[in-house]
Amino acid sequence: MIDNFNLNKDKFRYTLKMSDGEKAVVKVKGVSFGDGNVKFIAGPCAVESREKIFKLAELVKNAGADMLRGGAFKPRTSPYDFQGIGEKGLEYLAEAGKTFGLPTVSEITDKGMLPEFTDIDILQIGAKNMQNFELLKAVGRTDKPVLLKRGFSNTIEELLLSAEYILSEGNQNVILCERGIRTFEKATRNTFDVSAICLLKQISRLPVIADPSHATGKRQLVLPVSLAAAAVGVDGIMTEVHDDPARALCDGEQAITPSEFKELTIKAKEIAKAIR
Ligand SMILES: [Mn+2]
Repeated sequence: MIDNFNLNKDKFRYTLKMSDGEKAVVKVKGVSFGDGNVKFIAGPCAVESREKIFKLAELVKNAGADMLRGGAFKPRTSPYDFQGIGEKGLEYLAEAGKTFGLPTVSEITDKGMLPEFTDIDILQIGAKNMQNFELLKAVGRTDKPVLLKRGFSNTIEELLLSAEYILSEGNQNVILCERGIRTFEKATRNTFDVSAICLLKQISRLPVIADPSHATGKRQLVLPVSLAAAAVGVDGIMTEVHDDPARALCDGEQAITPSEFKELTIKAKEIAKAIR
């Protein structure tokens, strides 16, 4: 059966809303995604050093973050760009998260890395790996929450089918993430698809979060786009935050400062409350 969104419902078993309309709530330590409130995940694009991630963890915690992000294995478009500090990065991220009471999320790029992610609370599947089906199946066989980003050339149906790969293996804890898609537009890094969030919230059981940093690639757009996401009922907002964006080793042009992040959390919560 094809519904009015052109989704072939026969392909789905787990991700669409059931007849009872029940929504999935994904719990990560004390943080619940999909409980009706907007949650904030913040931190640098990449874990740069132990000292830096501790400093940023404290800053984002005080600015209203619920979780800490930071890449250790960075799948960069160019092999000559900073690739992340690897396993040490995961170790420092987990340590900083524990110290400041923030659950952590980091990107996994290969199923062989799973043992290294033991102390990380959410496994992120990045846009470039959204259709890495062996990786999806492998994380589906774990009981760790998964943050699944939409590929920049993938449809909403393909995103949901990738989530089906994880859920059908047994892992029911999947959070979807809209992070912008590739269009003809070059003024922004990608084109933020706010309607994808509305649609996913209507048809899917899964929590949906927004990543305005990678969607826009421009720090001055991160706040307004976050507020747009809050206005359509997003379950969480993940932003790249750095105390010295000009010197960030990765994605500095889209990083906001801790004080800008604080403003974002306050305003987004107000908007979320207004539409409830
Ligand atoms: Mn980044």
